[in-house]
Amino acid sequence: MINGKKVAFITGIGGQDGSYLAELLLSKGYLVRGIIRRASLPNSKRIDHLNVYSETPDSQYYVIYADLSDATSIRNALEEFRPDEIYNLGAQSHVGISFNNPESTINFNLLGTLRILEAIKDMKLDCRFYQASSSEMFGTSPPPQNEETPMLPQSPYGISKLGAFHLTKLYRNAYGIFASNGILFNHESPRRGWNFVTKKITREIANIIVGEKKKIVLGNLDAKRDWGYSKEYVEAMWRILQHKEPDDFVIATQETHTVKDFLREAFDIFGLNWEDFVEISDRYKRPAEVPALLGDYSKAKRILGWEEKTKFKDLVKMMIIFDLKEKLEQTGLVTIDGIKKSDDFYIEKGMELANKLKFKNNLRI
Ligand code: NDP
Ligand code: GDR
Repeated sequence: MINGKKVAFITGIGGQDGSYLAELLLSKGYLVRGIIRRASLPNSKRIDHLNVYSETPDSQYYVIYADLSDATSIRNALEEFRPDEIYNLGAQSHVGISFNNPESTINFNLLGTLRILEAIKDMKLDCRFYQASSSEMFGTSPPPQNEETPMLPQSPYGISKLGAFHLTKLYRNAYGIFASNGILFNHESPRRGWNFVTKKITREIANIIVGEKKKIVLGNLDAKRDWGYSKEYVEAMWRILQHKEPDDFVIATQETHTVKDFLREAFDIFGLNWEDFVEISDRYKRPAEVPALLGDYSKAKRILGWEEKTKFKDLVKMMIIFDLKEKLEQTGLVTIDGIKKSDDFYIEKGMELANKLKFKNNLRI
């Protein structure tokens, strides 16, 4: 606490969830601190709008350089911030890439968590700890999955998250640390990283509509995922740490869709047939796959009062509109004139271009 205000520390603050969580906590009056790691180009695009340069102990928000693979940097950050709440969101979060980079994935995701928990223990920090656990831990366990479902991970990523999940429980039980897991199912947003399947599809559709691309190259289209909206999921993270005791909670939408469903829903917005634009490549298939995820979040609903609001259809539309708007403005097909345009305006513009595309390519209508 500083001047009666809680201090929150977020690892992975520059990521999709970290950026929404920082906004949420700032709106609640927290002092927010975060770490970003060194990169050769700026990796703070999602949080640049928070834009606070002063780094005094009582400033509302600031970030410093540290890395989950560097225990000294983590301890220094904790020493400097003395947080009341820690949200460990930093990770190598791409499942497919974890097969290419298994060691660094385990290092950041599993050992990184251990480094924080060890520091909390040694420094006797009086704080609450949130671990970003994942539905990937369930692996091949059939849906629906809840807190009691056996964990059978299918990737180095899933294994790293399962190890961190158990460490979190162990440090809670063995050392009495307030440490909780949020077992979050897939959640997306316009801020999603470009190489996750939803964002890849919505960005590529925008490219196709303006004529810059002809095809989207994808891997397994039959996988089923329970897709929610990131901005709502960070609210669940906060609620998990406000609960009177540490515990583990599944956060999901209780609905599942295939990658094909996502494609159909997205292309349908413009009256296009997804099959005309998708190519399959082994390059994007994984050596092992998680076939179907569908989260049963009744525990979180009952105990935390959390519920998802954004449905699949709305999520797809939100992501499409964001990418299309950006593309239309970038290409000058829509002029930036300071006048706010409605979502329908961008959809109509997209339809217009899609119709031309159909005509040009003689596609099925
Ligand atoms: P992102 O990939 O968008 O963000 C991850 C963040 O972690 C990035 O800011 C990244 O930095 C940072 N990071 C990576 N490695 C390190 C490191 N060695 N040291 C410090 N920071 C590091 O993920 P999301 O925001 O989507 O997810 C947040 C967390 O929740 C992750 O732990 C993820 O595994 C987990 N999760 C996500 C789900 C989802 O569907 N989104 C579902 C379940 C769990 P940089 O920008 O430099 O790469
Ligand atoms: P996932 O998300 O692996 O579930 O992990 P991703 O969007 O990467 O994949 C979802 C499904 O789509 C299939 N797929 C493709 N995936 C990608 N990335 N690129 C493709 O071209 C492609 N084609 C098909 C995948 O095989 C998979 O079945 C996400 C991450 O946010 C994790 O950090 C998080 O823990 C889990 O969700 C829950």
